Amino acid sequence: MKGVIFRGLEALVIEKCGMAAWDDLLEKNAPSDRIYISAESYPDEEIVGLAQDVADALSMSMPDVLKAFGEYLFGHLRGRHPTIVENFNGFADLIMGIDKVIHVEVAKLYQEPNLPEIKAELIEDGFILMHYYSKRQLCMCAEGLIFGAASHYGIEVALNHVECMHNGFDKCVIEVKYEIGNE
Ligand code: MNH
Ligand code: ZN
Repeated sequence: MKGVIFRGLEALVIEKCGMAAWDDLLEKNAPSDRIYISAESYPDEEIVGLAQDVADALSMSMPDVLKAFGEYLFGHLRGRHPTIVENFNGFADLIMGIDKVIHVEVAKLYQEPNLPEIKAELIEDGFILMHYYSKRQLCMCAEGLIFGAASHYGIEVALNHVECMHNGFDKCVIEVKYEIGNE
């Protein structure tokens, strides 16, 4: 996982729990003197360990932590790559462009990124069907990112995770119902 994602988690933890809390988490889950550099890659286990400890500290479930993190992460990524996000005409346009535009741009900027496969299908205005596949199984992070995108555009969204890799399916299927006319 790229450092930019760890930096997002770091910013969230420092904002909500303070610097000392982050230092403790880091000490427990990463080699000493670890500093996350956005463009570099770090072991996936490290972010899983950090997120698990956040979950324990806040008595939250791991899926809830990943979702909250994903929601925060959208703003973090937008701050870091404003021109990528500005390309889109509203929420639906952005969601439809995750795989073929956003992550394609990401792959130009970062060496060997580990990106999920996301297929978004516009069923009708207000309803997108998303297919998610990644061996990292961070579908709850994807849910959070979708909520983050909705709040960026100031619209309501409702998700229904109808199939999930965590329940033995070979990919996740997420129904995305969103407010139209206000994009
Ligand atoms: Mn995107 C990783 C989904 C928007 C840049 N992205 C991930 C992951 C998910 C994901 C899930 C975690 C890896 C995995 O599952 O295997 N991303 C989304 C969704 C949206 C999204 C659902 C919108 C909604 N992503 C964006 C935007 C940017 C971006 C906007 C930047 C402008 N994403 C990234 C980067 C990574 C990533 C960078 C990290 C790749 C890596 O660690 O190698
Ligand atoms: Zn899932």
